[in-house]
Amino acid sequence: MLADTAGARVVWRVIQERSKIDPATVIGAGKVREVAEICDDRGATLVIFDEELSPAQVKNLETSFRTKVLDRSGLILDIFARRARSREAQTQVELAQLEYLYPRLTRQWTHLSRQVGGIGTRGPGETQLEVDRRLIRKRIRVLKDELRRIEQQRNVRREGRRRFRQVALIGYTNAGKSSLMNALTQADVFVENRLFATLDATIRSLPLRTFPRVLLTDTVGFIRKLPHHLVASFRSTLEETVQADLLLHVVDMTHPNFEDHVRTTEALLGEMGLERKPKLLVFNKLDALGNGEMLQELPVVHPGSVFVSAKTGRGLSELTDRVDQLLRDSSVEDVLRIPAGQGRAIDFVHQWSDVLDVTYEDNVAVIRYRTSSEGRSRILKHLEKTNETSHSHRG
Ligand SMILES: Nc1nc2c(ncn2[C@@H]2O[C@H](COP(=O)(O)OP(=O)(O)OP(=O)(O)O)[C@@H](O)[C@H]2O)c(=O)[nH]1
Ligand SMILES: [Mg+2]
Repeated sequence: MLADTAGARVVWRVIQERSKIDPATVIGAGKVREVAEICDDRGATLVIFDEELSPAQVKNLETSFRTKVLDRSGLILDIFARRARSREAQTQVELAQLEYLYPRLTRQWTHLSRQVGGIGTRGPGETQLEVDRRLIRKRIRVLKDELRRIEQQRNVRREGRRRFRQVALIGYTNAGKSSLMNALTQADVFVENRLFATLDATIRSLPLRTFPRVLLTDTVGFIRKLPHHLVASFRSTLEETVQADLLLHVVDMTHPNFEDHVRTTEALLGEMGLERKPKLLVFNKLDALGNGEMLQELPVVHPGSVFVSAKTGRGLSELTDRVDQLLRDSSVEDVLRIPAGQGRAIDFVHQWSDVLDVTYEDNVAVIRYRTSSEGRSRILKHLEKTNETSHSHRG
């Protein structure tokens, strides 16, 4: 799928099981010869490894195969580079590419450096290499500055969204997150049966029974062995996920390895410190499920999960009901008494919560409201500052 997404046509596939990798070539010497022959026979112009390779390993393999060699990280970076549309995504990808390239530059330039340099002098190639490295370091600094700027603007917008309940679609790439986003909110997010169709976060409002203003976020998908440069670069995009009250973990249950996908996604969530966030497992592509047995087993293995088809709409109303319920479970209801003259404070409560009802006793507004724990602490802090309120707690 990665190769196809990057536009490569796969002509052959080789697997080797080894208890220990060969430090020089990853695969064994016999396998190296076998692959070299296959490349000749098939006219292959590229060999892709499903592992991260060191610069030296790439060099050795390219010499033996007489083709270009790309590792999994390089391939994923390539795809991201093709997919990046927004200024932010392009900046993030370029940064990740340069950080990936930097340690590999030596290899690319050594064949150009002529052996003219003696002791104490420098060959022209080496000088060229240093110039290039310096240029790359400079570019990396520029890109990092630019990302910081973009991130500041993003933080302002993100802060403005905090008053809404937020739900994020997450999961393995190609699980159908964007399709679900489109089905639930009539958004028009790009969908494709290839990997990493989505790089930028999209946010749409999802009206629910109890919550008229929930924000639903669709963002970049996860994958096994995601290059760490990309994880670092895309952290700010994934921040939308960090802020969410609830994560909808979307799974393509028709994929033969979907259980692996679930584990990979959970591991990556763990790395982001999100393992304790409220989550709902959403098994998607119900319409394409051939095997009816799975529908008996999955609810037992994963209790509380929901089954949907973004394509046909089946199960979507049950999904939104569950989301509504889970958001209600994580809400707090409380009662506040605020002197009727304090219009500003009363406005603040309206902004940061759903006000359920307001009654007046003498000159005091008695406000019953429901909000997230974040909203509640904001409100209480605000009122503390105003400091003229008596507030009774109802849990
Ligand atoms: N049969 C079927 N196909 C679906 C369903 N939902 C999504 N798909 C297909 O699955 C593929 C991936 O869908 P996307 O919505 O792009 O998946 P995604 O999770 O957003 O993928 P990335 O953005 O690449 O991470 C597309 O070809 C969709 O048409 C479904 O319910 N049933
Ligand atoms: Mg998508």
